[in-house]
Amino acid sequence: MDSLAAAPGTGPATSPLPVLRKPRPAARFEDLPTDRTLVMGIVNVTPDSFSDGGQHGTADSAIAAGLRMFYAGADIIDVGGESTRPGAEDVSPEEEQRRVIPVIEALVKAGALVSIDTIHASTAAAALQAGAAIINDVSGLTMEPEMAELAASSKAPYILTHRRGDARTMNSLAEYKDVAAEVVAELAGVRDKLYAAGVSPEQIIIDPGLGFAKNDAQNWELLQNLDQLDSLGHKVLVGASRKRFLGTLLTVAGKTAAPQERDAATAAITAISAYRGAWAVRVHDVGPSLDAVKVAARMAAPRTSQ
Ligand code: PMM
Repeated sequence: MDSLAAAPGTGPATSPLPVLRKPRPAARFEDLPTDRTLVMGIVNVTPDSFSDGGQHGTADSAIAAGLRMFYAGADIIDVGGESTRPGAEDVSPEEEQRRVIPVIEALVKAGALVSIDTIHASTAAAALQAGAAIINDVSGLTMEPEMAELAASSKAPYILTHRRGDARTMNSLAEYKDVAAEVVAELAGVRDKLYAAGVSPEQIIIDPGLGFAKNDAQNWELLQNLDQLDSLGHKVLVGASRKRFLGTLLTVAGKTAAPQERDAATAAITAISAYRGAWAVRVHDVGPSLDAVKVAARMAAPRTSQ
């Protein structure tokens, strides 16, 4: 499925911005389906994102992309205004908010459930004010302790992503003896800080942070051991979409597959993660992952024939 194809009633595929449907009532986290893995569509409002080539650098193109994902069936739209790729330039919270707030407002107005992908507590707070429902802190609480206070006071679901260091240092910190065990232990440590700040267990969603201070082999090992993350007792989100380790896997004649050539492999990871009971996957191309989730749910269903 081409996630950039216009949904019915949203205008021709070539139109830069689908026609906004009537505003819908605000979507609620509590109303998300619980009988299958959820699909979170990614909207990076950045001129320099590695994974979508900075396609959504303007508010209009980001809103259009988010609406297409929403109308195609994405359960959550994750909006971010700062590239997290290793070596990326820092973006000030003011600039980040200038990028993401209009996008969040438009998507919320259309009825989408929105998460804010940020490492800045002030941006997370502004996003919640604009109607976002979920905080996606890719720093794993390593940047701003105020994030924990915001999660506690807002009671918003909080995605706790494993990461070491920051965009500049993370590649040099990918040293583990047992990556799954160490990621679980480090997440448990941060989780305790969240508890101490007053965040409740039901609010916390755990993410192994694929590509964040992990090399290719470590990413695969984490995926092979997703059940170890389950042992923490929280919902688990998997974010493999278009990441470098997929490009390496798909190398042909010495040429690493480009980010946009990694969507079929991403959908395969979705199928496997869903079959293993992940709460959600975070992806750029939502259509194939929605199908993969259906396949996994059907495969996991009890046998009905003799
Ligand atoms: N990866 C990226 C950004 N945000 N958030 C979560 N929770 N998990 C991830 O794995 C994650 C994230 C980096 O890549 P992008 O360019 O695809 O946004």
